[in-house]
Amino acid sequence: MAKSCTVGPTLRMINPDSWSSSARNRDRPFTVAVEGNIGAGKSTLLNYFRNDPSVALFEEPLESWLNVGGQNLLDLMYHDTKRWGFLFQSYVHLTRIRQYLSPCPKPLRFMERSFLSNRYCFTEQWKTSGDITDVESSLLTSWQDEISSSVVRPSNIDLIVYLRLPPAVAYERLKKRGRTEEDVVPLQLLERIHELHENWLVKQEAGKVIPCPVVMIDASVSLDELDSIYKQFHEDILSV
Ligand code: DCM
Ligand code: MG
Repeated sequence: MAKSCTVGPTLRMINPDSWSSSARNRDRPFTVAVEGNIGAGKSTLLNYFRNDPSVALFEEPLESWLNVGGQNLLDLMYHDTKRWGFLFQSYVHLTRIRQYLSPCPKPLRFMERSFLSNRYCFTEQWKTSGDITDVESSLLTSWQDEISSSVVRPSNIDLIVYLRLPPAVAYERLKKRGRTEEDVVPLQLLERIHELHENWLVKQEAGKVIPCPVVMIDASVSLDELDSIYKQFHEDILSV
């Protein structure tokens, strides 16, 4: 694992000092959390590593959110956030922890998002919009804290990859992808989610944990350019 990386306009490492040279020698897989707005291209990045024999991919457990006892919880949440927002975020957290605790057969683990973005970006968004009440938010925070201090610690994440792009580009991609549950998502929501990622990972707002270095990638470039950025990321950062 390289200690530093080529710093360029499309790929930048934030807080490289927190890089631990012994990260790859631990008795657990080296864990990369891929973070970014809805439509940022997280799946495209994961797909790049799909055939790498040393990488295990853990995509967001979206399928389980679409069928909770026969109900589509993502759809319910978008159509009536006040009623379902708290329940949705609780379930997202649960499924993520369940996924985190599942066995990883490879030395490198790529996770689509993490319990940290659940909290700092999504729960925070619905809390500030008033869709999740103060009581619901305190309850979520208190069990998230409990889990973070015992079962899945932030220090279990070794590297964050932040796919950064203008919210308007994310919005275009979301529309093109055409997931029916997201028909009602306005550009303003993506602007807010973007701002919350920036507050957490770039401005490094107080009280928001960043347990590891952050590699920031300009995800607004073409697919061909992304391919070469991911190649550089693979060679300069992930390779020993
Ligand atoms: N989502 C959410 N809260 C989270 C994680 C995801 O509301 N903590 C939503 C955003 C998307 C969908 O789930 O509509 C899947 O995310 P993506 O397409 O960005 O992977
Ligand atoms: Mg996804």
